[in-house]
Amino acid sequence: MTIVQTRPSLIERWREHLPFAEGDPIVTLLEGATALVPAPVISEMVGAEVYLKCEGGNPTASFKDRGMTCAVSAAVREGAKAVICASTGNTAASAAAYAARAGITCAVIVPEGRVAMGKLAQTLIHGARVVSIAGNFDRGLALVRELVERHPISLVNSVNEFRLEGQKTGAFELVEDMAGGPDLLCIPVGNAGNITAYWRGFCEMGVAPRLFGFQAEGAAPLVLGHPVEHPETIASAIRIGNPARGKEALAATAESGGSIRTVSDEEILAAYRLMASKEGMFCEPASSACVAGLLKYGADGASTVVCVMTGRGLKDPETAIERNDGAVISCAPDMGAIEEAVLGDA
Ligand code: AN7
Repeated sequence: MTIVQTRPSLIERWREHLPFAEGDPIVTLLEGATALVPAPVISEMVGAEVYLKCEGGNPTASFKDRGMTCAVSAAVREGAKAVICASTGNTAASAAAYAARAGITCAVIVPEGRVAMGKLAQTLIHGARVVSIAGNFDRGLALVRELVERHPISLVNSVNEFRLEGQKTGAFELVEDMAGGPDLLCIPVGNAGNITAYWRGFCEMGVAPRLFGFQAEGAAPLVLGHPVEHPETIASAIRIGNPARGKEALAATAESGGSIRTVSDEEILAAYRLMASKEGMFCEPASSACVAGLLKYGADGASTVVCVMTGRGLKDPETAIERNDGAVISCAPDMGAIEEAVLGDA
C-alpha cells in the first residue's frame, strides 16, 4: 500500500528543535499547523490587531495534541505499554487518542461530574480506562504522580517534559506566521503548562512578546499566591487549584513583562458568547477566558495581539446550550406557524 502523507507531523516539522532523532518512532495524527484567524470585532473593541490561534483545529480539538504526540512517541521509544494522566478532560481525550494510535493502553483520572461531555465521549470511544474520583484535578494529579512511582506507566501530564517540548511549537508557528510573533500573547492558565511552553518556544526563536495569562476568579492560585483548595469555575478545563507548572509560569510571565490576572465566570461567558455570535468562533469557555481578559484589561499599548483558542466549543455542548441567549423554537409543521416562528418577534 502506498501511504500518501499530505503534510509533516509536528515532530517532523520541528525536529531540529525537538528531542527526537531520525528513525525514532513517531505517534502522530498530523497535529499542529493550526490556523491564525483575524478577529475584527475584538480588534475594534480593544484598538489593536487581534488574531486567534485556533488550537481547536488539532486532531482531538485542543492544543494538548502538540504535547501528546511528543509524550506518547517518547513513551513508545522507552518501551512503555501504558500511559496515564489526571485531567479536566482535554488531556484525557488527547492521551486516549494517541495511545489508541500507538496501540498501548491508557488510563485517565478525572474529577467526578466535572468533565465536559465532548471530552468524556472522546476519551471513552478511544478505549481509555476512565476512572472518576470524588476529588478535583489537583487530587487526581497527586494520585497519578504517586501511582507511576509504583508501576511502569508513563505519566503524560504536563509535568512530563515532552509535553512542553511539543507545546512550544505553538509559539514557533506564531513567529513564522506573523514574521516575528505578536506584541502580546493572551492565554488561559490552568495547570500552567501551556503558558510555560509558549514562553520556551518564543525564547528559542529569540522573540519576547508580553504574556498575559488569565485564570478564573474561583481558580486563581497564581494570582492569589497560594493554592486554592476548592477551585470553582464554569470553565471546567481550568478548574485547577495547584498548578504543577505554576512557578515556571510566574517566572516566564514576569520575564516577559506581562502578568497573570483573573476574569470572572460572567466575563468568561460574555466573551464566550461574543466570540461565537460576532466572530463566528466557537471555543470552549476556558479558551474564551483569555479574550475576556483582553477585553477587561485592554491591549496595554500592544499593536498585535494573539489569543490562544485552546479548545473547540463542541467539547462542551452543555455550556453552549445552557448559557445561551437563544433557545430552540418549537413549531407546528404548517406555513402560518412557520412564518410566525421565523419572522415574528421572538
Ligand atoms: C481548553 O486537560 O489541564 O495551563 O487536564 O483544556 O497548560 O493547564 C486542561 C487545560 C486551557 C489550561 N484551555 O492549560 C487537562 C487540562 C483548555 C484546557 C487549559 C486547559 P494549562
